[in-house]
Amino acid sequence: MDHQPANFLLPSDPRTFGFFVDGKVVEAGSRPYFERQSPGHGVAVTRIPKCTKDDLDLAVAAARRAFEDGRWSRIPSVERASVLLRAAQIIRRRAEEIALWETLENGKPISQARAEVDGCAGIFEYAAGAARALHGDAFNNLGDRLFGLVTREPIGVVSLITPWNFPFLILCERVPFILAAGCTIVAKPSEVTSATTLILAEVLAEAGLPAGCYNVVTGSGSTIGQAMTEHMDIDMLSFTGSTSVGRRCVQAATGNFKKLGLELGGKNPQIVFADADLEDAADGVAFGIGFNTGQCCVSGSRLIVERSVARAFEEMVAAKFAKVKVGDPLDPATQVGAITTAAQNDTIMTYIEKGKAEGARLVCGGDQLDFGRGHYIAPTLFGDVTGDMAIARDEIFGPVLSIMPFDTVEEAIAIANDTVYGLAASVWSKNIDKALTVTRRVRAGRFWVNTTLAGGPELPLGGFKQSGWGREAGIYGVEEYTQIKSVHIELGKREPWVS
Ligand code: TXE
Repeated sequence: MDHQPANFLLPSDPRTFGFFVDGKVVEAGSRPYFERQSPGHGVAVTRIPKCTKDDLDLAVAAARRAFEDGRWSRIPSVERASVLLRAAQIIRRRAEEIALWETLENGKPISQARAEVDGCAGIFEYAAGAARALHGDAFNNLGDRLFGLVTREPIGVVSLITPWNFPFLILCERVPFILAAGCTIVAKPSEVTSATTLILAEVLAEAGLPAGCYNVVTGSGSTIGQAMTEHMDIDMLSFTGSTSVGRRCVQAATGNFKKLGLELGGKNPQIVFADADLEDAADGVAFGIGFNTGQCCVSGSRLIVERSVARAFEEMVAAKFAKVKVGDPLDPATQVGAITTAAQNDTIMTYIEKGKAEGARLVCGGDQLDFGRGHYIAPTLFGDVTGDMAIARDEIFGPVLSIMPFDTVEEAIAIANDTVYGLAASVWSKNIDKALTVTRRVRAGRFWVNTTLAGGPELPLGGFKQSGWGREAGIYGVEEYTQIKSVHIELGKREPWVS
Protein backbone atom coordinates (compact mmCIF):
# COMPACT_ATOMS: atom_id res chain seq x y z
CA MET A 1 0.00 0.00 0.00
CA ASP A 2 1.23 3.45 -0.94
CA HIS A 3 0.80 7.00 0.11
CA GLN A 4 2.61 9.57 -1.95
CA PRO A 5 1.33 13.09 -1.23
CA ALA A 6 0.98 15.30 -4.28
CA ASN A 7 0.79 18.56 -2.33
CA PHE A 8 1.53 20.75 -5.33
CA LEU A 9 -2.03 20.13 -6.58
CA LEU A 10 -3.67 21.28 -3.35
CA PRO A 11 -4.99 24.87 -3.50
CA SER A 12 -3.31 27.28 -1.06
CA ASP A 13 -6.73 28.84 -0.32
CA PRO A 14 -10.19 27.37 -0.76
CA ARG A 15 -12.00 28.48 -3.91
CA THR A 16 -15.21 30.38 -3.12
CA PHE A 17 -18.08 29.55 -5.45
CA GLY A 18 -21.33 31.42 -6.13
CA PHE A 19 -24.51 29.62 -7.13
CA PHE A 20 -26.12 29.90 -10.56
CA VAL A 21 -29.54 31.28 -11.51
CA ASP A 22 -30.94 32.49 -14.83
CA GLY A 23 -27.61 32.38 -16.66
CA LYS A 24 -25.65 34.27 -13.98
CA VAL A 25 -23.38 33.44 -11.09
CA VAL A 26 -24.90 34.79 -7.87
CA GLU A 27 -22.29 35.60 -5.22
CA ALA A 28 -23.09 34.32 -1.74
CA GLY A 29 -23.26 37.86 -0.26
CA SER A 30 -24.42 37.58 3.34
CA ARG A 31 -25.32 33.91 3.05
CA PRO A 32 -23.21 31.52 5.14
CA TYR A 33 -20.94 28.93 3.49
CA PHE A 34 -20.12 25.26 3.74
CA GLU A 35 -16.34 24.94 3.87
CA ARG A 36 -15.26 21.65 2.34
CA GLN A 37 -12.04 19.92 3.37
CA SER A 38 -10.39 17.47 1.00
CA PRO A 39 -11.14 14.06 2.55
CA GLY A 40 -7.72 12.81 1.48
CA HIS A 41 -5.75 15.67 3.01
CA GLY A 42 -7.86 17.51 5.56
CA VAL A 43 -7.19 20.82 3.77
CA ALA A 44 -9.96 23.36 2.99
CA VAL A 45 -10.58 23.31 -0.78
CA THR A 46 -13.96 24.93 -1.51
CA ARG A 47 -16.49 27.31 0.03
CA ILE A 48 -20.07 26.78 -1.16
CA PRO A 49 -23.01 29.11 -0.38
CA LYS A 50 -25.85 27.89 1.81
CA CYS A 51 -28.78 29.06 -0.30
CA THR A 52 -32.21 29.90 1.07
CA LYS A 53 -35.66 28.76 0.02
CA ASP A 54 -36.11 32.19 -1.63
CA ASP A 55 -33.07 31.42 -3.79
CA LEU A 56 -34.71 28.15 -4.78
CA ASP A 57 -37.95 29.95 -5.69
CA LEU A 58 -36.01 32.36 -7.93
CA ALA A 59 -34.24 29.47 -9.65
CA VAL A 60 -37.48 27.55 -10.20
CA ALA A 61 -39.13 30.72 -11.57
CA ALA A 62 -36.21 31.19 -14.00
CA ALA A 63 -36.45 27.55 -15.12
CA ARG A 64 -40.22 27.90 -15.53
CA ARG A 65 -39.89 31.06 -17.68
CA ALA A 66 -37.21 29.42 -19.79
CA PHE A 67 -39.39 26.37 -20.29
CA GLU A 68 -42.66 28.16 -21.07
CA ASP A 69 -41.33 30.72 -23.54
CA GLY A 70 -39.94 27.92 -25.70
CA ARG A 71 -36.34 29.22 -25.89
CA TRP A 72 -35.21 25.61 -25.39
CA SER A 73 -38.30 23.39 -25.27
CA ARG A 74 -39.58 24.37 -28.72
CA ILE A 75 -36.41 24.84 -30.79
CA PRO A 76 -35.48 22.16 -33.34
CA SER A 77 -33.68 19.20 -31.81
CA VAL A 78 -30.72 19.79 -34.10
CA GLU A 79 -30.07 23.06 -32.24
CA ARG A 80 -30.35 21.36 -28.87
CA ALA A 81 -27.95 18.69 -30.11
CA SER A 82 -25.37 21.25 -31.20
CA VAL A 83 -25.33 22.82 -27.71
CA LEU A 84 -24.79 19.36 -26.18
CA LEU A 85 -21.97 18.61 -28.63
CA ARG A 86 -20.26 21.92 -27.82
CA ALA A 87 -20.63 21.13 -24.11
CA ALA A 88 -18.85 17.81 -24.69
CA GLN A 89 -15.92 19.65 -26.31
CA ILE A 90 -15.70 22.14 -23.45
CA ILE A 91 -15.78 19.33 -20.87
CA ARG A 92 -12.84 17.71 -22.69
CA ARG A 93 -10.97 21.02 -22.79
CA ARG A 94 -11.55 21.59 -19.05
CA ALA A 95 -11.21 17.91 -18.10
CA GLU A 96 -8.11 18.28 -15.96
CA GLU A 97 -9.63 21.07 -13.89
CA ILE A 98 -12.97 19.25 -13.44
CA ALA A 99 -11.19 16.03 -12.45
CA LEU A 100 -9.08 17.89 -9.89
CA TRP A 101 -12.11 19.46 -8.13
CA GLU A 102 -13.82 16.08 -8.20
CA THR A 103 -10.83 14.48 -6.47
CA LEU A 104 -10.34 17.32 -4.00
CA GLU A 105 -13.95 17.29 -2.82
CA ASN A 106 -14.72 13.58 -3.10
CA GLY A 107 -11.40 11.87 -2.35
CA LYS A 108 -11.50 9.60 -5.42
CA PRO A 109 -8.24 8.78 -7.23
CA ILE A 110 -7.31 11.41 -9.81
CA SER A 111 -6.81 8.80 -12.54
CA GLN A 112 -10.35 7.55 -11.95
CA ALA A 113 -11.73 11.12 -11.92
CA ARG A 114 -10.04 11.80 -15.27
CA ALA A 115 -11.63 8.71 -16.81
CA GLU A 116 -15.04 9.66 -15.43
CA VAL A 117 -14.84 13.19 -16.85
CA ASP A 118 -13.88 11.85 -20.26
CA GLY A 119 -16.84 9.46 -20.04
CA CYS A 120 -19.10 12.41 -19.20
CA ALA A 121 -18.12 14.18 -22.43
CA GLY A 122 -19.11 10.99 -24.25
CA ILE A 123 -22.50 10.99 -22.54
CA PHE A 124 -23.18 14.51 -23.81
CA GLU A 125 -22.30 13.33 -27.33
CA TYR A 126 -24.62 10.35 -27.06
CA ALA A 127 -27.46 12.51 -25.70
CA ALA A 128 -27.03 14.91 -28.64
CA GLY A 129 -27.85 12.01 -30.96
CA ALA A 130 -30.70 10.86 -28.71
CA ALA A 131 -32.22 14.36 -28.87
CA ARG A 132 -32.54 13.96 -32.63
CA ALA A 133 -33.69 10.34 -32.47
CA LEU A 134 -36.54 11.10 -30.07
CA HIS A 135 -39.87 10.59 -31.81
CA GLY A 136 -43.45 9.55 -31.32
CA ASP A 137 -45.67 7.12 -33.17
CA ALA A 138 -48.42 7.07 -35.78
CA PHE A 139 -51.54 4.87 -36.02
CA ASN A 140 -52.69 4.20 -39.53
CA ASN A 141 -54.97 1.32 -38.51
CA LEU A 142 -57.96 3.23 -37.14
CA GLY A 143 -60.05 3.04 -40.30
CA ASP A 144 -60.38 5.47 -43.20
CA ARG A 145 -61.68 8.34 -41.10
CA LEU A 146 -59.43 8.47 -38.08
CA PHE A 147 -55.70 8.94 -37.97
CA GLY A 148 -53.77 8.76 -34.70
CA LEU A 149 -50.51 10.32 -33.55
CA VAL A 150 -48.60 9.88 -30.34
CA THR A 151 -46.22 12.72 -29.60
CA ARG A 152 -43.63 13.14 -26.89
CA GLU A 153 -43.36 16.46 -25.09
CA PRO A 154 -40.77 17.60 -22.56
CA ILE A 155 -42.15 17.18 -19.05
CA GLY A 156 -41.20 20.71 -17.95
CA VAL A 157 -39.06 21.93 -15.05
CA VAL A 158 -36.96 19.10 -13.64
CA SER A 159 -35.12 19.28 -10.33
CA LEU A 160 -32.08 17.14 -9.72
CA ILE A 161 -30.79 16.09 -6.31
CA THR A 162 -27.43 14.34 -6.52
CA PRO A 163 -25.16 12.58 -4.01
CA TRP A 164 -21.46 12.88 -3.21
CA ASN A 165 -20.11 9.59 -4.55
CA PHE A 166 -19.98 10.54 -8.27
CA PRO A 167 -20.78 14.26 -8.25
CA PHE A 168 -19.99 14.89 -11.92
CA LEU A 169 -20.77 11.46 -13.41
CA ILE A 170 -24.23 11.12 -11.85
CA LEU A 171 -24.98 14.70 -12.90
CA CYS A 172 -23.90 13.96 -16.47
CA GLU A 173 -25.92 10.74 -16.57
CA ARG A 174 -28.98 12.99 -16.21
CA VAL A 175 -28.42 16.59 -17.38
CA PRO A 176 -27.79 15.96 -21.10
CA PHE A 177 -30.81 13.63 -21.33
CA ILE A 178 -33.06 16.13 -19.56
CA LEU A 179 -31.85 18.88 -21.88
CA ALA A 180 -32.16 16.59 -24.92
CA ALA A 181 -35.83 16.12 -24.05
CA GLY A 182 -36.31 19.92 -24.01
CA CYS A 183 -36.74 20.36 -20.25
CA THR A 184 -35.14 22.96 -18.00
CA ILE A 185 -33.26 22.15 -14.79
CA VAL A 186 -32.73 23.24 -11.20
CA ALA A 187 -29.92 21.14 -9.68
CA LYS A 188 -28.93 20.70 -6.05
CA PRO A 189 -25.65 18.86 -5.55
CA SER A 190 -24.59 17.26 -2.29
CA GLU A 191 -23.43 19.93 0.13
CA VAL A 192 -19.98 18.29 0.31
CA THR A 193 -19.34 18.00 -3.44
CA SER A 194 -20.89 21.00 -5.20
CA ALA A 195 -17.95 22.36 -7.22
CA THR A 196 -18.31 20.41 -10.45
CA THR A 197 -22.10 20.92 -10.61
CA LEU A 198 -21.36 24.66 -10.57
CA ILE A 199 -18.58 24.29 -13.13
CA LEU A 200 -21.06 22.53 -15.44
CA ALA A 201 -23.11 25.76 -15.37
CA GLU A 202 -20.10 27.60 -16.84
CA VAL A 203 -19.64 24.85 -19.43
CA LEU A 204 -23.27 24.94 -20.56
CA ALA A 205 -23.37 28.74 -20.71
CA GLU A 206 -20.27 28.76 -22.92
CA ALA A 207 -21.82 26.03 -25.08
CA GLY A 208 -24.75 28.36 -25.80
CA LEU A 209 -27.45 26.97 -23.50
CA PRO A 210 -29.97 29.80 -23.07
CA ALA A 211 -30.20 31.48 -19.64
CA GLY A 212 -32.55 29.82 -17.17
CA CYS A 213 -32.26 26.34 -18.64
CA TYR A 214 -29.71 25.07 -16.09
CA ASN A 215 -29.73 26.55 -12.59
CA VAL A 216 -27.82 25.37 -9.51
CA VAL A 217 -28.95 26.07 -5.95
CA THR A 218 -26.48 24.84 -3.35
CA GLY A 219 -27.43 23.95 0.20
CA SER A 220 -28.33 21.27 2.65
CA GLY A 221 -30.63 18.35 1.97
CA SER A 222 -32.91 19.23 4.86
CA THR A 223 -33.46 22.82 3.61
CA ILE A 224 -33.03 23.06 -0.16
CA GLY A 225 -33.46 19.36 -0.94
CA GLN A 226 -36.63 19.03 1.11
CA ALA A 227 -38.04 22.29 -0.34
CA MET A 228 -37.39 20.97 -3.85
CA THR A 229 -39.26 17.75 -3.15
CA GLU A 230 -42.26 19.78 -1.90
CA HIS A 231 -42.11 22.54 -4.52
CA MET A 232 -45.42 23.03 -6.35
CA ASP A 233 -43.89 24.38 -9.56
CA ILE A 234 -41.43 21.55 -10.25
CA ASP A 235 -42.81 18.96 -12.68
CA MET A 236 -40.34 16.16 -12.04
CA LEU A 237 -37.70 15.32 -9.46
CA SER A 238 -34.76 13.07 -10.24
CA PHE A 239 -33.22 11.97 -6.95
CA THR A 240 -30.11 9.86 -6.42
CA GLY A 241 -29.16 9.01 -2.86
CA SER A 242 -30.17 6.93 0.11
CA THR A 243 -33.32 4.83 0.19
CA SER A 244 -34.47 6.65 3.34
CA VAL A 245 -34.38 10.08 1.67
CA GLY A 246 -35.91 8.52 -1.48
CA ARG A 247 -38.86 7.49 0.65
CA ARG A 248 -39.23 11.07 1.88
CA CYS A 249 -39.19 12.27 -1.74
CA VAL A 250 -42.12 9.98 -2.54
CA GLN A 251 -44.10 11.36 0.40
CA ALA A 252 -43.29 15.00 -0.40
CA ALA A 253 -44.08 14.62 -4.11
CA THR A 254 -47.77 14.09 -3.38
CA GLY A 255 -48.25 17.89 -3.10
CA ASN A 256 -48.40 18.40 -6.87
CA PHE A 257 -47.94 14.75 -7.91
CA LYS A 258 -44.61 15.56 -9.52
CA LYS A 259 -43.13 12.66 -11.44
CA LEU A 260 -40.21 10.97 -9.70
CA GLY A 261 -37.07 9.31 -10.95
CA LEU A 262 -35.30 7.57 -8.06
CA GLU A 263 -31.93 5.83 -8.03
CA LEU A 264 -31.41 4.51 -4.51
CA GLY A 265 -29.29 1.98 -2.67
CA GLY A 266 -27.95 -1.40 -3.69
CA LYS A 267 -26.58 -4.57 -2.09
CA ASN A 268 -25.39 -6.09 -5.30
CA PRO A 269 -24.49 -9.77 -5.71
CA GLN A 270 -21.41 -11.09 -7.51
CA ILE A 271 -22.14 -14.75 -8.25
CA VAL A 272 -19.05 -16.84 -9.00
CA PHE A 273 -19.38 -20.41 -10.31
CA ALA A 274 -16.59 -22.95 -10.02
CA ASP A 275 -16.33 -23.09 -13.84
CA ALA A 276 -15.52 -19.35 -14.13
CA ASP A 277 -12.10 -18.04 -15.12
CA LEU A 278 -11.34 -17.62 -11.41
CA GLU A 279 -8.29 -15.38 -11.87
CA ASP A 280 -10.32 -12.97 -14.00
CA ALA A 281 -13.29 -13.19 -11.62
CA ALA A 282 -11.11 -12.47 -8.55
CA ASP A 283 -9.74 -9.37 -10.22
CA GLY A 284 -13.25 -8.27 -11.25
CA VAL A 285 -14.64 -8.87 -7.78
CA ALA A 286 -11.80 -6.84 -6.19
CA PHE A 287 -12.45 -4.03 -8.69
CA GLY A 288 -16.22 -4.24 -8.12
CA ILE A 289 -15.88 -3.43 -4.41
CA GLY A 290 -12.65 -1.37 -4.45
CA PHE A 291 -13.70 1.05 -7.18
CA ASN A 292 -14.62 4.43 -5.66
CA THR A 293 -13.78 2.89 -2.23
CA GLY A 294 -16.99 0.87 -2.50
CA GLN A 295 -18.98 4.11 -2.28
CA CYS A 296 -20.87 3.15 -5.37
CA CYS A 297 -24.55 2.26 -5.69
CA VAL A 298 -23.63 -0.65 -8.00
CA SER A 299 -20.68 -1.98 -5.94
CA GLY A 300 -20.63 -5.76 -5.89
CA SER A 301 -20.72 -6.04 -2.10
CA ARG A 302 -22.05 -9.61 -1.71
CA LEU A 303 -19.77 -12.33 -3.05
CA ILE A 304 -21.78 -15.52 -3.62
CA VAL A 305 -19.32 -18.33 -4.48
CA GLU A 306 -19.79 -21.99 -5.35
CA ARG A 307 -18.73 -23.90 -2.23
CA SER A 308 -16.24 -26.20 -3.98
CA VAL A 309 -13.99 -23.19 -4.80
CA ALA A 310 -15.04 -20.80 -2.03
CA ARG A 311 -11.88 -21.03 0.12
CA ALA A 312 -9.52 -20.91 -2.84
CA PHE A 313 -11.38 -17.97 -4.34
CA GLU A 314 -11.38 -16.15 -1.01
CA GLU A 315 -7.58 -16.40 -0.97
CA MET A 316 -7.37 -15.12 -4.54
CA VAL A 317 -9.48 -12.04 -3.71
CA ALA A 318 -7.49 -11.41 -0.51
CA ALA A 319 -4.27 -11.55 -2.56
CA LYS A 320 -5.71 -8.93 -4.95
CA PHE A 321 -6.72 -6.70 -2.03
CA ALA A 322 -3.17 -6.91 -0.63
CA LYS A 323 -1.79 -5.51 -3.88
CA VAL A 324 -4.30 -2.67 -4.36
CA LYS A 325 -2.71 0.78 -4.04
CA VAL A 326 -4.58 2.67 -1.34
CA GLY A 327 -3.37 6.21 -0.84
CA ASP A 328 -3.31 9.87 -1.75
CA PRO A 329 -6.08 10.51 -4.29
CA LEU A 330 -3.81 12.99 -6.08
CA ASP A 331 -1.21 10.31 -6.81
CA PRO A 332 -1.91 9.00 -10.33
CA ALA A 333 -0.96 5.46 -9.23
CA THR A 334 -3.60 5.34 -6.47
CA GLN A 335 -6.45 2.89 -7.04
CA VAL A 336 -8.40 3.35 -3.79
CA GLY A 337 -8.59 6.86 -2.36
CA ALA A 338 -10.12 8.41 0.72
CA ILE A 339 -13.54 7.84 2.26
CA THR A 340 -15.57 10.89 1.27
CA THR A 341 -16.87 12.06 4.65
CA ALA A 342 -15.98 11.49 8.29
CA ALA A 343 -19.57 10.34 8.88
CA GLN A 344 -19.31 7.74 6.10
CA ASN A 345 -15.95 6.61 7.51
CA ASP A 346 -17.61 6.03 10.90
CA THR A 347 -20.52 4.18 9.28
CA ILE A 348 -18.15 1.78 7.50
CA MET A 349 -16.04 1.15 10.61
CA THR A 350 -19.23 0.51 12.63
CA TYR A 351 -20.30 -2.14 10.08
CA ILE A 352 -16.86 -3.77 10.25
CA GLU A 353 -17.20 -4.02 14.04
CA LYS A 354 -20.77 -5.37 13.64
CA GLY A 355 -19.52 -8.02 11.20
CA LYS A 356 -16.96 -9.23 13.75
CA ALA A 357 -19.50 -9.12 16.60
CA GLU A 358 -22.06 -11.11 14.57
CA GLY A 359 -19.55 -13.92 14.02
CA ALA A 360 -18.27 -13.30 10.50
CA ARG A 361 -14.62 -14.27 9.93
CA LEU A 362 -12.37 -11.32 9.05
CA VAL A 363 -10.18 -12.57 6.20
CA CYS A 364 -8.27 -9.34 5.56
CA GLY A 365 -8.44 -5.58 6.05
CA GLY A 366 -10.81 -4.19 8.65
CA ASP A 367 -8.44 -1.37 9.61
CA GLN A 368 -8.51 2.34 9.48
CA LEU A 369 -5.31 3.30 7.61
CA ASP A 370 -3.31 6.09 9.20
CA PHE A 371 -1.58 8.29 6.62
CA GLY A 372 -1.34 11.20 9.05
CA ARG A 373 -4.28 13.03 7.47
CA GLY A 374 -7.58 12.23 5.76
CA HIS A 375 -9.64 9.06 6.27
CA TYR A 376 -8.78 5.76 4.63
CA ILE A 377 -10.00 2.20 5.15
CA ALA A 378 -8.26 -0.97 3.95
CA PRO A 379 -10.26 -3.17 1.53
CA THR A 380 -11.96 -5.64 3.84
CA LEU A 381 -13.10 -9.20 3.27
CA PHE A 382 -15.39 -11.23 5.54
CA GLY A 383 -15.92 -15.00 5.25
CA ASP A 384 -18.59 -17.19 6.89
CA VAL A 385 -21.22 -14.52 6.37
CA THR A 386 -24.86 -15.56 6.76
CA GLY A 387 -27.87 -13.87 5.19
CA ASP A 388 -29.17 -12.50 8.50
CA MET A 389 -26.03 -10.46 9.31
CA ALA A 390 -26.10 -6.68 8.92
CA ILE A 391 -23.03 -6.83 6.63
CA ALA A 392 -25.02 -9.11 4.29
CA ARG A 393 -28.20 -7.01 4.32
CA ASP A 394 -27.35 -3.29 4.58
CA GLU A 395 -25.74 -1.05 1.99
CA ILE A 396 -22.44 -0.31 3.76
CA PHE A 397 -21.14 2.00 1.02
CA GLY A 398 -17.51 1.20 1.66
CA PRO A 399 -14.77 -1.28 0.66
CA VAL A 400 -16.28 -4.19 2.60
CA LEU A 401 -17.04 -7.49 0.89
CA SER A 402 -19.02 -10.40 2.40
CA ILE A 403 -18.62 -13.97 1.15
CA MET A 404 -21.52 -16.43 1.14
CA PRO A 405 -21.13 -19.95 -0.32
CA PHE A 406 -23.74 -21.88 -2.36
CA ASP A 407 -24.15 -25.43 -3.69
CA THR A 408 -26.74 -25.18 -6.48
CA VAL A 409 -27.83 -22.67 -9.12
CA GLU A 410 -31.18 -22.33 -7.35
CA GLU A 411 -29.45 -21.55 -4.06
CA ALA A 412 -27.25 -18.92 -5.73
CA ILE A 413 -30.33 -17.23 -7.20
CA ALA A 414 -32.15 -17.35 -3.87
CA ILE A 415 -29.22 -15.76 -1.99
CA ALA A 416 -28.84 -13.10 -4.71
CA ASN A 417 -32.54 -12.21 -4.49
CA ASP A 418 -32.58 -12.18 -0.67
CA THR A 419 -32.40 -8.39 -0.42
CA VAL A 420 -34.79 -5.45 -0.54
CA TYR A 421 -32.61 -3.95 -3.26
CA GLY A 422 -32.35 -4.74 -6.98
CA LEU A 423 -29.91 -2.34 -8.58
CA ALA A 424 -27.19 -4.48 -10.17
CA ALA A 425 -25.64 -7.96 -10.25
CA SER A 426 -22.73 -9.82 -11.83
CA VAL A 427 -22.34 -13.47 -12.72
CA TRP A 428 -19.04 -15.21 -13.50
CA SER A 429 -19.26 -18.54 -15.36
CA LYS A 430 -18.04 -20.05 -18.64
CA ASN A 431 -21.26 -22.07 -18.87
CA ILE A 432 -23.74 -20.05 -20.90
CA ASP A 433 -26.78 -21.92 -19.55
CA LYS A 434 -25.90 -21.10 -15.95
CA ALA A 435 -24.90 -17.51 -16.70
CA LEU A 436 -28.10 -16.75 -18.59
CA THR A 437 -30.36 -18.57 -16.14
CA VAL A 438 -28.97 -16.43 -13.35
CA THR A 439 -29.24 -13.29 -15.48
CA ARG A 440 -32.91 -13.97 -16.17
CA ARG A 441 -33.87 -14.90 -12.61
CA VAL A 442 -32.01 -12.42 -10.41
CA ARG A 443 -34.07 -9.26 -9.94
CA ALA A 444 -31.75 -6.38 -10.77
CA GLY A 445 -31.89 -3.50 -13.24
CA ARG A 446 -28.34 -3.91 -14.48
CA PHE A 447 -26.48 -7.15 -15.08
CA TRP A 448 -22.90 -7.99 -15.92
CA VAL A 449 -21.77 -11.38 -17.28
CA ASN A 450 -18.06 -12.14 -16.79
CA THR A 451 -17.37 -8.50 -16.05
CA THR A 452 -18.53 -5.79 -13.67
CA LEU A 453 -19.07 -2.02 -13.57
CA ALA A 454 -18.73 -1.82 -17.34
CA GLY A 455 -21.00 0.54 -19.19
CA GLY A 456 -21.70 3.35 -21.56
CA PRO A 457 -24.52 5.80 -22.21
CA GLU A 458 -26.29 3.41 -24.60
CA LEU A 459 -27.47 1.08 -21.83
CA PRO A 460 -30.01 2.30 -19.27
CA LEU A 461 -29.42 2.41 -15.51
CA GLY A 462 -31.94 1.95 -12.73
CA GLY A 463 -33.23 -0.42 -10.13
CA PHE A 464 -35.80 -3.08 -9.32
CA LYS A 465 -37.49 -3.26 -5.89
CA GLN A 466 -36.35 -0.65 -3.34
CA SER A 467 -33.47 0.49 -5.56
CA GLY A 468 -35.71 2.98 -7.29
CA TRP A 469 -38.03 4.02 -10.08
CA GLY A 470 -37.36 4.84 -13.70
CA ARG A 471 -34.29 4.60 -15.90
CA GLU A 472 -31.46 6.94 -16.80
CA ALA A 473 -29.38 6.89 -20.01
CA GLY A 474 -30.00 5.20 -23.32
CA ILE A 475 -32.93 6.35 -25.40
CA TYR A 476 -35.03 5.45 -22.32
CA GLY A 477 -33.15 8.15 -20.44
CA VAL A 478 -34.54 10.86 -22.72
CA GLU A 479 -38.02 9.35 -22.83
CA GLU A 480 -38.08 9.41 -19.02
CA TYR A 481 -38.18 13.23 -19.17
CA THR A 482 -41.04 13.39 -21.67
CA GLN A 483 -44.75 12.86 -21.43
CA ILE A 484 -46.96 11.38 -24.06
CA LYS A 485 -49.85 13.02 -25.86
CA SER A 486 -52.35 11.12 -28.05
CA VAL A 487 -53.76 13.04 -31.01
CA HIS A 488 -56.95 11.82 -32.72
CA ILE A 489 -57.48 13.36 -36.16
CA GLU A 490 -60.77 13.10 -38.05
CA LEU A 491 -60.37 12.99 -41.83
CA GLY A 492 -63.46 14.41 -43.48
CA LYS A 493 -66.63 14.96 -41.49
CA ARG A 494 -67.77 13.42 -38.17
CA GLU A 495 -70.94 11.32 -37.94
CA PRO A 496 -73.37 13.89 -36.48
CA TRP A 497 -74.44 13.21 -32.86
CA VAL A 498 -77.62 15.26 -33.17
CA SER A 499 -79.42 14.74 -36.45
O1 TXE B 1 -27.26 10.35 1.47
P1 TXE B 1 -28.51 11.27 1.29
P2 TXE B 1 -26.04 10.55 2.49
C1 TXE B 1 -26.48 5.88 0.73
C2 TXE B 1 -25.24 5.23 1.30
C3 TXE B 1 -24.81 6.24 2.32
C4 TXE B 1 -26.11 6.78 2.81
C5 TXE B 1 -26.07 8.16 3.40
O2 TXE B 1 -25.59 4.04 1.92
O3 TXE B 1 -24.11 5.65 3.38
O4 TXE B 1 -26.92 6.81 1.65
O5 TXE B 1 -25.47 9.09 2.51
C6 TXE B 1 -29.93 15.25 -0.30
N1 TXE B 1 -34.85 15.97 1.00
N2 TXE B 1 -26.24 6.55 -0.53
O6 TXE B 1 -26.48 10.90 3.87
O7 TXE B 1 -28.80 11.97 2.59
C7 TXE B 1 -28.49 15.48 0.09
O8 TXE B 1 -28.27 16.87 0.33
C8 TXE B 1 -34.24 16.07 -0.19
C9 TXE B 1 -26.47 5.74 -1.68
O9 TXE B 1 -25.15 11.51 1.90
O10 TXE B 1 -29.57 10.47 0.67
C10 TXE B 1 -27.76 14.96 -1.14
O11 TXE B 1 -27.78 15.96 -2.16
N3 TXE B 1 -32.93 15.86 -0.37
C11 TXE B 1 -26.53 6.51 -2.92
C12 TXE B 1 -28.63 13.76 -1.55
O12 TXE B 1 -29.91 14.00 -0.95
C13 TXE B 1 -32.20 15.49 0.69
C14 TXE B 1 -25.65 7.69 -3.04
C15 TXE B 1 -28.12 12.39 -1.09
O13 TXE B 1 -27.97 12.41 0.31
C16 TXE B 1 -32.77 15.35 1.96
C17 TXE B 1 -25.51 8.41 -1.79
C18 TXE B 1 -34.16 15.60 2.10
N4 TXE B 1 -34.80 15.49 3.27
C19 TXE B 1 -25.78 7.82 -0.61
N5 TXE B 1 -31.80 14.96 2.82
C20 TXE B 1 -26.41 5.61 -4.12
N6 TXE B 1 -26.94 4.39 -4.02
O14 TXE B 1 -25.87 6.00 -5.14
C21 TXE B 1 -30.65 14.86 2.10
N7 TXE B 1 -30.89 15.20 0.81
